[in-house]
Formats: sequence, structure tokens, C-alpha cells
Amino acid sequence: MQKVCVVGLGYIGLPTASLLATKGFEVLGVDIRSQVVDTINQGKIHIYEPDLDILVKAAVQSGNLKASLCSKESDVFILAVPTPFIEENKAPDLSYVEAATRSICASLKAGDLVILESTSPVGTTEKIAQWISEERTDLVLPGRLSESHRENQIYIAHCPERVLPGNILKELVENDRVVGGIDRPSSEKAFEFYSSFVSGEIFSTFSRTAEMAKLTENTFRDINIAFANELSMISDELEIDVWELIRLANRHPRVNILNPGPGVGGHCIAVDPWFIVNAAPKTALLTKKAREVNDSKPEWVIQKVLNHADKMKTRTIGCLGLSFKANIDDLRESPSLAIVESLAERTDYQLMVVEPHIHSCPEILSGKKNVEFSDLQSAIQKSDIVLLLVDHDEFKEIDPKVFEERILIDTRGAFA
Ligand code: SAJ
Repeated sequence: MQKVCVVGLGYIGLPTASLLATKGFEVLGVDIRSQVVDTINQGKIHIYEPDLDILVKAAVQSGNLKASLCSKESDVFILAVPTPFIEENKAPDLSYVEAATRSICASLKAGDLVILESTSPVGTTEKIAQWISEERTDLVLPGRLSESHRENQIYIAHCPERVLPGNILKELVENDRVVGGIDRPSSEKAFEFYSSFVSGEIFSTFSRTAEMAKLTENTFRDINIAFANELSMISDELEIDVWELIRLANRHPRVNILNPGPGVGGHCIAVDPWFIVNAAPKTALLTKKAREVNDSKPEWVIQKVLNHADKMKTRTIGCLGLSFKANIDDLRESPSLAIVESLAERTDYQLMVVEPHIHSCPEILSGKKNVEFSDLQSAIQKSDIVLLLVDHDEFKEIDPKVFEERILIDTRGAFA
């Protein structure tokens, strides 16, 4: 049985590790957080993703998935750790990838395959080779663009994850994949590995192209959302209903405008374009502008709320949703959370906050005296303004009649 070690048990690593375990691999999941390791070893999960609880339970019960703080000898090592950017200068922070790489070095042997799944700036896979060579002078590393297998070599490839939070388990298997080896033999090895559990098509290339392909996908989406967000602000100025506008424009056979929202959140689309801007600052002008447009949207929403509230006597605002998008519990880089936090700090309005996907008020808001974590019904009943920030399914079922007596600021077009 092939042994796989997955380093980083977050939104990508844990689903991948448990999927591989149920496909017959012997999997060791590694994480630096002992609480996460303990939770998984009990067959439980620390993050929410539809059906992940069932998969992890089955994987642990089968004996094929174990979690640990340290790696051990395996045939394949998958790195699925965060690649954030440094806030001040938007430069990539590769410290997690470097630490994860160095942590597996003692367990590596000739013939092993090391795969970087984390979305990474161009050149990161080559850096992994460099870090391994510093730790293990005895191993033969892939030669960049080398065509043939060499004796005692290890194999290194980038295979960017492409799964959509909320639909991860399906997309892990069904999405097409790009595998980019640091040399041709590494691409071949990675191709063979993914072929054993992916039903989508697999495309081989070199690591730098694979890295750029992933950044390109998320940047494409960011730029298109930026256009939708810009349209929503223009339409507001020109007194046009942006949702109707987009619906109509999208009837053209070659137009497909995305949805405006309160801003772009999550740990991917709001981050990855910066890796391109950082690598080519003089050239990536459109990419940078799109980031700026999307980053400016939360403040635009706040100003909308202030404009309405200023004209009112009582100011109770029902803030519907905190997560970065619909039907998930993930608050990372969430524009909705940022908007509520800012309103709580800058105003004395009473904020009734509803987030059906989390059990208690996030720490960042819990200390604020004008914030009450509420159920949907009471929030609406008590509100003068309903600020819809996330289009969760629960919210779309609200009877629109309640908005006849209240102001609705619908940042997602859920009631358009
Ligand atoms: N959003 C809009 N309008 C839209 C679509 C999205 O405002 O029309 C907002 C969302 O509300 C959210 C943000 O953009 O705040 C990002 O959401 P998303 O659903 O577009 O993407 P993510 O971040 O959940 O996942 C993306 C996916 N990439 C692409 O669709 C190109 C996913 O396939 C990647 O695997 C993931 O990033 C990742 O891990 O990189």
C-alpha cells in the first residue's frame, strides 16, 4: 500500500488526506496544532465543510488515516499549508511552506514524490528543491527541466488545489488538475499519483507554469468580480438597478458578468493576485487595480449604511451574515465581518448580528457593547435597517414583506 504524508490539515489538507485514506492509501496527516491532531484522531473535524465529518470518521475508522505532529517515512508528501502575504508590502510569506518542507526532510528517501498543493508564487517549487538540498545533501534532486529519471532522485511537483469551499469533496475528485514537475520525471510521477484518485483530466507542465496557472485562475475571477463591483457603484450613481442591468447584459451570448457583493473575501482570491503584482509590479497594472476596487467595496457599503442611518431616529441594524461567502462558516478575510466590525467601532448603532453557520459571536465582535449576536427573526423584528451581507440560503427564504417597513441594503442581490 502506498504511504502518503499530508502536511497541513486545513481546508485542503484534511479533505485530501481523508479522501486518499478512503481510496486505500495509508495516510498520515501532520499538523503543528496538537488540538487539531487530537480531534482528527478521534474521527472528528475542526472545520466545517459539507460531508467532511462523515469522510473523516470513515477514514479514521478504517485505520488508514492517522494524525500526528511529525511526519514519518512515506512515498508521497503533500504540502497543504497557508501561503499568506505580508500586510505592509503584499509580499508573499513563504515561511509556512519552508517550515513544512524542512519538517519532512528527515523522512525523505530516494524515489519519494514531494507535492506542493498550496497556491504559491512562481518559483516556489524550485525553492522547495533548494531547501531540501540544504537539509539533505545525500539525495539527488530533480534537475530543472531534466528529461530523464536519475538514480536515487527524489521528485518534486506543484499540483495546485482548485477546489471550491462548500463543494470540496466533489471537486477534489472531479476537477481537472494541472501537475507541474520541476523536471519531466517529476511531472510523470505526479501525473501517475493523481490519476489514481482524480476522475477529471490531468495536464502535465513544468512547475512555474503550474504555479502561474493557479494564480491566473483566481486573478481572472478577481478581475471579473471587480468589474461587477465597479458596475454596482456606477449604477448606484446613475440610479440604475445593477442586478437588472447584469441580468440583461448577460443575455448577450458572449457576456457573463459576475455578481457584485460587499467585497472579495476568503484566503485565495483576495490574496493570490498580489503574488502576480509582487512578481511583476510594473506590468500587472490591471491585476492591481482590480484588487484595489474589490478592497474598496466594504467602505462603500459602510458609507451606504451611514447615509441611511444618519436620516433616522432609531438606528438598529440587522447585519445578516459574517462569512466570506454563502453557506459556509469561514470568516477568513471576510468583507462582511470587516464591515460589521467597522460599524461597531465607528458608530453607536445597535447591531443585531446573525450568522447561522457559527455557534457564537466571533471574538473580534464579542467585546463590543453595541453588538448582539442574534437569531434571524429577532434581528429582523428589531431592525430599522437590514444589511444583507451574505446570501446564505436561510436568508433568501425571508418573506420580502418584512422589508416594506424597513430599509433593506442588499449587498448580494438576494432579493433583486
Ligand atoms: N464573489 C463575489 N461575486 C461573485 C463571485 C464571488 O463577490 O460573483 C466573492 C465571494 O462572495 C467571496 C469571494 O468572491 O467573498 C471568493 O469566492 P469564490 O466563490 O469566487 O472563490 P473561493 O475563494 O471560495 O475559491 C476560489 C476558487 N477559484 C476560482 O473559482 C477561480 C476555487 O476554485 C479555488 O480552489 C480557491 O479559490 C482556492 O483555494 O484558491
